[in-house]
Parts: sequence; C-alpha cells; structure tokens
Amino acid sequence: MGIVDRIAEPWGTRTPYGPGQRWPTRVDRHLEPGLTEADIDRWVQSASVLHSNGDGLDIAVRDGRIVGVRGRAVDRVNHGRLDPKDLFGWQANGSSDRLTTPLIRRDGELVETDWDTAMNAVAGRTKELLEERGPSAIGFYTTGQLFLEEYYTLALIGHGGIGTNHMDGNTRLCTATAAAALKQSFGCDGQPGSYTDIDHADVIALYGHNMAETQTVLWSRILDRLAGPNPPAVICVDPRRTPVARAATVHLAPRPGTNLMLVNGLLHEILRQGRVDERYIEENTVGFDDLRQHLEEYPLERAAEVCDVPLADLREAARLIGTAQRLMSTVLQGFYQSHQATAAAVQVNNIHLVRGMLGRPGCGVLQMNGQPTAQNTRECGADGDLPGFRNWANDAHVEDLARVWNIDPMRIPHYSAPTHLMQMMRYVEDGSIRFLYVNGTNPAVSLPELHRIREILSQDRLFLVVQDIFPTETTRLADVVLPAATWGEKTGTFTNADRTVHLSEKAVEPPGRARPDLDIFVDYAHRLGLRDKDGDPLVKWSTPEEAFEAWKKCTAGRPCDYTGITYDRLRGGSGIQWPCNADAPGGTERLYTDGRFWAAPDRCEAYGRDMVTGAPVEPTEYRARNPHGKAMLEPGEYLPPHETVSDEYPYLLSTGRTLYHFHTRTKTGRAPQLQRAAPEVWVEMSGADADRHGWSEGDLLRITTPRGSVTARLRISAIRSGVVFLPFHYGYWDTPAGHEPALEGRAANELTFTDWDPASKQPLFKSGVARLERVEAEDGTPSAAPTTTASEPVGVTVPATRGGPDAEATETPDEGELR
Ligand SMILES: Nc1nc2c(c(=O)[nH]1)N[C@H]1C(S)=C(S)[C@@H](COP(=O)(O)OP(=O)(O)OC[C@H]3O[C@@H](n4cnc5c(=O)[nH]c(N)nc54)[C@H](O)[C@@H]3O)O[C@H]1N2
Ligand SMILES: Nc1nc2c(c(=O)[nH]1)N[C@H]1C(S)=C(S)[C@@H](COP(=O)(O)OP(=O)(O)OC[C@H]3O[C@@H](n4cnc5c(=O)[nH]c(N)nc54)[C@H](O)[C@@H]3O)O[C@H]1N2
Ligand SMILES: [Mo]
Repeated sequence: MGIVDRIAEPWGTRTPYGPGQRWPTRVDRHLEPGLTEADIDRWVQSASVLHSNGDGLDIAVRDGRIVGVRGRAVDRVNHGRLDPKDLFGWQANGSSDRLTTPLIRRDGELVETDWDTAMNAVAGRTKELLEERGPSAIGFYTTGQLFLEEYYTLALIGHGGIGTNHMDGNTRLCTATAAAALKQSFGCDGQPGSYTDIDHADVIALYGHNMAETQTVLWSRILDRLAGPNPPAVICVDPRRTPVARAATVHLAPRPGTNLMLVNGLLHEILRQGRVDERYIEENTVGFDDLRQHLEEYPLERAAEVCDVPLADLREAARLIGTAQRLMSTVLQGFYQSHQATAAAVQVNNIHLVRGMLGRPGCGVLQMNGQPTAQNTRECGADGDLPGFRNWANDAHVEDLARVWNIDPMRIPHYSAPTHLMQMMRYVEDGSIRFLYVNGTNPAVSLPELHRIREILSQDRLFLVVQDIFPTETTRLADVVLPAATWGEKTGTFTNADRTVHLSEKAVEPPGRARPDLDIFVDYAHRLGLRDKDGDPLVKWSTPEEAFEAWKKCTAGRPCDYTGITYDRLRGGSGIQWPCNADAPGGTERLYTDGRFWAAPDRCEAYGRDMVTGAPVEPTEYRARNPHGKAMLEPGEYLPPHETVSDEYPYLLSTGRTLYHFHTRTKTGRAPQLQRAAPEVWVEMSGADADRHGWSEGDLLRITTPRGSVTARLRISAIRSGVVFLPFHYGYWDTPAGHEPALEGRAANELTFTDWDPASKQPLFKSGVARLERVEAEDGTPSAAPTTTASEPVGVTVPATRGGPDAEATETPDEGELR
C-alpha cells in the first residue's frame, strides 16, 4: 500500500502494462483524516459525478455522514482508481451552506418558504401561462448531472405532458457536437468505442481533449501503457502544452479556429498515400468519391500554413495515423467549442471509416462526453432529442413514443427539432418564453456573454425556477429556488462516455428539507394534473427503480437498449455497457463490429444537417443518399473563423478547465484541498508574448473583448504565442467564504460571444479576440495557477502545487502489480 499526495500527483503511481494485457488494479482511497476502514459503518456503491469517465466508487458512511470514498476494483472503467476531484469533492455535500429549504421571491427578496407554497407557485404559474399563451411560453433548461430516471421523467413532462418543444440541457454547451457528429456519420448517437481500446491501440490521437486533466483516470490508463512494453504513439492536437502534449509523440498546436483545416490536411495525406481500407469503404460507407474529390484542395502544405503548424509534424502525424494497426481517437471541447465544430469532429470519424478502424479491439472513436450523465440527457430526450434516440422528423418514431407514453402522438411537438438553448435564451429575451425551469446548471456563470445572460434572466416578466443544491449566481436571480438532494443522497443510474451504466445508491439523508430531483419532478407533474389517454396519471412512477423500469420499456429495440439491465444486476459488480438485452445479456463492448449501423432511413435517429448552414436534411434526400443505412463519409469545407485578430484585439482567447476544479466550482470550491490547489483565476500567455510586453509572472492583467473585461494574474506557460487562456471556473461568488462577492469581472464568460456551430448549435467558447493590458505589476507573488497541469510555469520558478497531509490518499495495488 502506498500513500500519495494526490494533489501533487494527480495520476498517482504507475502500474505499467503491455498491449493486449489487462490493466492492473489499483484501489485509491481517501477518508477523513484520522479514520481507517475499521471506523466505517457502511460502504455504499456509486460512481463519480465530476466528469464523464464513470469511475466506479464506494461511499464511506459513518454516523450517517459521508466520510470518504474508495475506488471499485471490480469496475471495468477504473479498476479501482479515482480522480483528485472524486477523492476530495464529496466534502461539498456536507457544506454548511447547502440549500435546505425552498425560497420564494416576496417584495424583491428571496425568503424561506415551505414545499407546498413553492410548488404551488411553480405549478400555478405554469398552468396560467398554458392557458394564456400555450405551451411555447414554457421552457426547461436541464443539465448533464442528474440521473437517468430524472431526465426521463422530465422529458415525459415536457414533451409528452406540457407539450413544449423548448427543452434543452447544458449538454448543449458540452456534448451537442458529440451527438451531432455521431448522427452525421453513423445516423445515430452512441459511442462506437470502448475504454478498453486503450489496452490494444498502437496509436492514440486526442483532438482538443486535455484528457490528463479532465478524465484523469482514463489518462492514467494511457500513462500506464506508455510506461509498459510496446507503448502506443500519442498524437495531441491542442494549442496549449497540456500534460497530454508533454507525453505525446507528436504535438500539433494549431491556431485556434483551424481544426477542420488540420484534419482535412491529415485526411488528404492519408488518401494520397493510399493508406485506406478499400474493402471496408466499399462495403460499409457511402460518399467516398465525394470526400476524395473534396480533399484534393487540402494538401498538407496548405494545412501547415493555415494552422501554422510545422509541416514535418503534420507529416509525422499523418504517417502515424496512416500506418496504425489499431487506431484510437478521442475528441472533445477543443473541437466541440470551436468554429466548425461538427464538421471537424466528423472528419475524425472519417479517418476511422476510410482506414476501416472501427468495431475491433483498439479501433475506437470516442466523441467524448464531458459531464457524468450527459449521455443520459441525450438518450432520455431532455436536451433537444426525443427519448430512446427516436427521430423527431420520422412520424413512425413519434407514434412509437406516443404508444410507450399512452398519449396521442399530436401531443408530442415534432414540427421542428426541439429548440436549442441559445435560441431559448433568445425567446426569453424577446418575451415569448415566460417561464424557465432551470435545474442542475448555473447559466449565470457558464453561458457566453454574461452581461446579456444576466439581463435576460433578471427580467420581471420571466418566472425563473432554479433547482440547485447551493446558492449560486443563478439562484440569486430566481423567483423560486428549489433545494435538491444530490449524489450520495438519492438513488439512480447514469451512463458514462463509453456507454457503461452505473448505479449510484443513496448513502445518507439529504440536508434539511432538500428533496431528490426525481421527487420534485413527480410532484410537479401531479400538481399540473398531467394525464394519459385513459385519464391515468401521465407519470406512473414515484421511485427511481420504477422510473428505470419504465425507461427500459422506452428503450426496447432501440440502439440504447437497457432491457437486460436491472438495479440488482448493477449491484456488487462492474457497470454494464448498453446495449444490454436478450441478445447481449452481458452488455456490448463495441458498436458496429459487423459494419452495420443504425443509419437506415427508417431507423436512423436523425437525417443530419448541412454542416455549413445547419439546415436539416430532408428525409427524401437522406433516403436517396443512404438507402441501405451505411456509414456516411461527409466532407467539410474549411471557412475562416468569424472573429480574427486586429490591431485593437491582437490575441485569440481560449477558455477551459483545470484539473482541480469542476465548472462553476459549486462543489470543488467547497473542498479545501481542491480549492487551495487553484484558488483564484489566472490568465495564461506564452513567454515570447510576455517578453514583448515586458510582463512577468504574477502581473495583474486586464483582458478585454468586445463583450467585457476580466482581471487576472499572469501565468507564463508554454501556450501557443498569440493565444491566451482563461479557466472558466471562477464566477461572481467566492464560494467557500460565505458568499462574499469576489473580484468583479473574473468570469471568463464576461468575455465570450454569442455564436454557435450551425449543425450542433454548441456555443464557441474557444474562440474570439482579446486585448490585454497591465493593471498592476507583480509584487513577487506568482499567479494562483497550478504547476502540475497545462498551466505549468515556463522560465520562472514558483512553488510547486502540493496538497499536504490532508490530501493524502492510499493506493492499494493487486499483489505484485505496482512497480
Ligand atoms: N478537472 C475537470 N475535469 C472535467 C471538467 C471540469 O470542469 N474539470 N468538466 C467535465 C466536462 S463537462 C467536460 S465537457 C470535459 C471537457 O474536457 P476537455 O475538452 O478536455 O477540456 P477543456 O479544457 O474545455 O478543453 C480541452 C482543450 O482544448 C484546447 N483548445 C482550445 N482551443 C482549441 C482549438 O482551437 N483547437 C484545438 N485542437 N484545441 C483547442 C484547450 O487548450 C484545452 O486544453 O471535462 C470534464 N472533466
Ligand atoms: N467559457 C467557457 N464556458 C463554458 C465552458 C468552457 O469550456 N468555457 N464549458 C461548458 C461546458 S462543457 C459545460 S458542461 C458547462 C457547465 O456549466 P454548469 O452546468 O453551469 O456548471 P456547474 O457548476 O456544473 O453547474 C451545475 C449546477 O448544478 C448544481 N447541482 C449539483 N448536483 C445537483 C443535483 O443533484 N441536483 C440539482 N438540482 N443541482 C445540482 C451545482 O450546485 C451547480 O450549481 O459550462 C460550459 N461553459
Ligand atoms: Mo461539459
């Protein structure tokens, strides 16, 4: 057993292994200081909720309180390992400032009230608006952080009960492009690959994905391959020198906004060298001739120039990808939140299709998820899809859903795609949406162009309901605040980025009068009096397990088939990958192993969109192009980004994450070890740029864009010159310190703009221009940026990020496995 400071060493100790071998087990554990396993009353099964990796863990309970966590050795995802956020983040549950009672706005102030008053206000306003203005006055904005059972219930209430088309999730900001790219290429959402592909791959390419910081356990799996015999080559595409870039065989650091050019160039070179699987292309795809012709315009030399990446590096990347025997790729926000997001992500699918690298061990593409339960938001239809990957543009699918719900098909709006969030915000702005029910998300920090969002959400005519577990920048603006129970305090299931379904059981009671989101939704449905065709209650369940059983019926025969999973089967062992049914009782490791896709015109989840205009493809057009349901090779034409640098705004601004915080920090800001590791916002800039200005580490800079400004201390890092980076975690409130307003203007989204990818409608958080000026010279204190991550300092010595005694975790390898 080893004891490791897991703030100083986020990935823990190496357990090397070779290709085709089993990834060794290493059980990570952190308990409240002073406690040992002997002090624990109960271990309660769960999985992690501070990223999409789905690491299985057990919650330690003592005297009715959560006092620690331990990784589950039997779980296929993590083999016992845990992320620093999971090791320490659970402490937020016990924070003294949890929301414990409903709040209602009276004479301008939020005051405490009881559940009956709060829920009557919420249901009452809904009914009034339904009568006065109809269902289009009602909008729902949910999350990627509730449980499957909760999304399915919400989707039924919204789509089947109220009949509004205005329902989306913060998954729009997160994984909308993953879904769009999968639909565009394979006709349906659902990750083809599996994490076990890491065990087999000889080349792993990460596109705009800082896996080391955002899925640290998955990155440990890659690090362990890199430390073992016959390691894979790693390709990293990221303008920052992330830990992934540092470990990579080839690091391509493109100019932001040029991803599509880069992948087009790689594809051009792969085709030019004839490194394609002609048989696979012929049997399993449509569109190859078109793609080949289109790619003629993208020689690698052009990509090198537009992306400003050395030609030799691009050649080497193309060679590695082109000669890989087992190629695995992952794609995330560097692509999804950028200009031409869907078109670029689709080209990564194209690489796999032309090389025939799909459905075999080591040959997976993961269009990654970010949030722990984002996959379920999409599956359940709480985010701009219909439940069970049904196609809103296919009447037979809508009828089938109406059958499951026992309602008239006409009650389910399907005159167009469900409204995407950015459009919903516009409808709130222009007054057509008058009621917005926000749950499990903090839009007053996480949406682009915050001054606009604050104005929209503070309007008098809007009735804003916010369901959260803490007071946030968004609850402050609400008319009613509903206090929710969270992870560890309620039971439910959720599905990670490689389709692994986990059960998370209730370990402790929620604080005060807080209630599980599921209970609140069911209560809301009953107060609205929602009924089915026979006059029975529309929502026919009240417990999570009943909701899960109902969901299984909705998925029968669908790609995300859950019919073979029960709560009992999820107990005790590992999570299970869908589809899981009579044909595949143990679950399914890889999709499309037989080259058969969910793309036939009558089966597909979507007919796709034009990736430049976003216009939906007509069913007849789809049928003509892909009558037999093969995978679709679709080219993407590179267009320059909308905003480009000028004398006034000479820098490109990018935003994103650091290892130690989760989003708007409502949880990680309340875990002392994590908060100390990254206590305050910073801005990253290259040494060359800093030298040109004569600026040093720790200088206080003002970053200004046409939308607003933020002040932050400078970290000189190995980021691409001409690009600056801000973490987006720091909102208005300084969370741990009793909600004192923190530094004004420190949220990255004060600076970002209102623009989105035409196909996926995902906002472009990683684009835009900025100018910087120095407000105050440093006084010898460095910026608060961690040293262990992409913000590693360059050319200056600053104290290394360490956790100290309260950040120690134990690591228990299998006998003989730790080296
Ligand atoms: N520690 C931590 N982990 C998390 C989360 C968290 O908040 N904190 N959140 C979870 C969620 S919801 C998500 S969505 C994921 C996100 O996980 P990631 O996508 O890995 O995280 P980001 O930091 O948003 O962006 C990844 C990288 O994109 C790069 N990038 C910026 N612009 C460009 C560009 O134009 N081209 C390319 N190729 N790259 C670019 C950035 O430099 C950054 O390193 O993380 C999940 N895991
Ligand atoms: N500039 C910039 N902006 C970004 C991004 C970026 O990279 N750059 N990334 C985007 C991405 S990928 C994402 S996913 C979003 C994330 O943005 P948000 O969703 O706004 O971020 P969170 O802080 O995770 O908000 C979740 C909220 O749910 C609450 N909560 C937690 N558990 C529960 C529960 O069980 N029930 C309920 N009802 N509430 C709960 C938390 O307290 C918190 O307030 O940000 C997006 N915004
Ligand atoms: Mo996300």
